[in-house]
Amino acid sequence: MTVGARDDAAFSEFDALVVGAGLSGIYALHHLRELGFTAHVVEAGDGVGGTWYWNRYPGARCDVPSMEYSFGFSPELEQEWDWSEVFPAQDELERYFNHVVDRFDLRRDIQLSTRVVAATYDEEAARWMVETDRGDRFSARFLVMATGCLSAPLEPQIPGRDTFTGTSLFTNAWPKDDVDFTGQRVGLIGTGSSGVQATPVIAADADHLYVFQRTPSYAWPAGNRPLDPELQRAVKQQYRELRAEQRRIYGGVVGTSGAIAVPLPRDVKILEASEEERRAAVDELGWAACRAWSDVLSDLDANEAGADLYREMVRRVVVDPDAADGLSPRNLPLGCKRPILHTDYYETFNRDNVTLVDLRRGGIEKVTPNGISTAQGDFDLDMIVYATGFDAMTGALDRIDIRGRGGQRLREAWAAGARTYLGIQTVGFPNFFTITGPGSPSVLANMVVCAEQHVEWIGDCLVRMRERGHTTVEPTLDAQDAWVAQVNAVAQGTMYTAPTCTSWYLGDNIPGKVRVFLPWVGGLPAYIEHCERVVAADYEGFAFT
Ligand code: N01
Repeated sequence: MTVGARDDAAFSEFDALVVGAGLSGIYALHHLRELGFTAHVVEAGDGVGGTWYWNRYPGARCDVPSMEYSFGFSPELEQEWDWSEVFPAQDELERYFNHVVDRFDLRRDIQLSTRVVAATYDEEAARWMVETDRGDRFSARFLVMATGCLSAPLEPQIPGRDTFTGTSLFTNAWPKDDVDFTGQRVGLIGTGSSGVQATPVIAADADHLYVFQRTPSYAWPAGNRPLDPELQRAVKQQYRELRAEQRRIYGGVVGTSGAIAVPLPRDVKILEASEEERRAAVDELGWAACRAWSDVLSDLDANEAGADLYREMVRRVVVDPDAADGLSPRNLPLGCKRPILHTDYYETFNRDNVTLVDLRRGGIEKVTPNGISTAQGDFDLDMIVYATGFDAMTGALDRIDIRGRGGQRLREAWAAGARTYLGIQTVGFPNFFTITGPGSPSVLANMVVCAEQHVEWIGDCLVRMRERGHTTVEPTLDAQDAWVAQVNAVAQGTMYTAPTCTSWYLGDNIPGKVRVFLPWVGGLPAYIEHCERVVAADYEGFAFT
């Protein structure tokens, strides 16, 4: 095989080409190698880690506890790595993934600073022909897309964005060098997870921080703290049980290390509780009170009653009534967007150097050379931080020119919403695999557990093909249609698909993107059971040639 060949005629050949060196791609490389396949990883970034490489903004931290947001495939790795905090920060995760890459000698098969731009299925050869922005050409039997669910940045179409003479920064492509906010007037656009995490940290140094908020968030204190070494030792002794348990739990998080920030509801309905009982719940449970009821995530009236308790908490913490009102979500179901975990977000609005710009009272009109101009007035700024999110789940795939059988483009096959079987494969795209793809639990569960399960499923499938002398694997149309129907059915009646819900899960944040709920909401155990049942039934729903 020739790697990185520039000769037009030469294709470097591998059994599998893996796109992306985030946690999915790292494990895919290791696992496929262990199974005896040749594999090569192509990664756009200058380093490994995916999300944890790009999103190095101040305050970036995972919302899954460190001892669970870690690989379970190697007991030795589990024992030798020590975590410092309950919820790991970006830099610690980036170090961890680099450690994994070096420990398993993976770096020699990872090609950095290279973006895959096109992948075409050659039906005659039954191989994927892949091209990169550096002119590399690869030929692989299997194409494994480890491109991530939240990796295609959304650059907001705000007029005048390029005219700003100060510094523009994006949370999802943050510079490696430290950014100094000291003495700076900073404007932050966006109050999803990234903006909410960055706000307190930027406010600590900035001369003044203006938070431009279009939609208020539901956000819970993370309760992050140093990880107790005794607790860490105890968890390490039970890691095998923990890993097994993760796959038996809806979101793949056991909470063994004491990190359950948003507890499961009690068996009491808020609609059957008196006003006094509801307020008493706020006194007792604080931010958790709004979700502490069995009906809040299934009944819209109950949900609104829960949201009321949330707004009560905002008023209790944010001193300025005007800011508290601005920070209070309305007409947005609790549980429709991804819950945000933060440290001191609301408390930050009690600082003198922080101003909430509630865009519901007048939106952004344009960015000017001096700052941001809104219907409420102009804001002079030295820096603008865009925390505006991603084209989720399908964006990274859409940005590559992927063509399957008959030259069909993936983005056209998915124009009316992504269609997959198990979130792993798509009709018309043989030997093409999506790790944590649309139609799988992915963003609704612990991403490491999901990625490991997918990689292992794909590995088993490839081994079966090798043993039986198969060339291709692809789902049947019937199986795919049935799976898509099931994915839609389980999402119905949840807050994720409520008529008033707008979210990136539904593609609402991308102009022109069709509104379809993309992940499997039926939980990890049910999903894994489906995958295992398919295998036990001799890969039911998949056609092999
Ligand atoms: O992106 P988002 P994110 N003018 O899409 C606003 C994961 N994650 O990067 O809601 C003004 O949630 C937009 O407003 P609106 C996690 O899964 C996890 O923060 O569309 N505002 C919104 O407020 C998360 O859910 C962590 O009205 C504009 C914000 O920008 C996912 O990544 C940390 C605008 C975008 O929020 C995405 O989070 C970080 C405009 N033109 C991320 N365009 C952890 O904690 C957009 N907005 C683990």
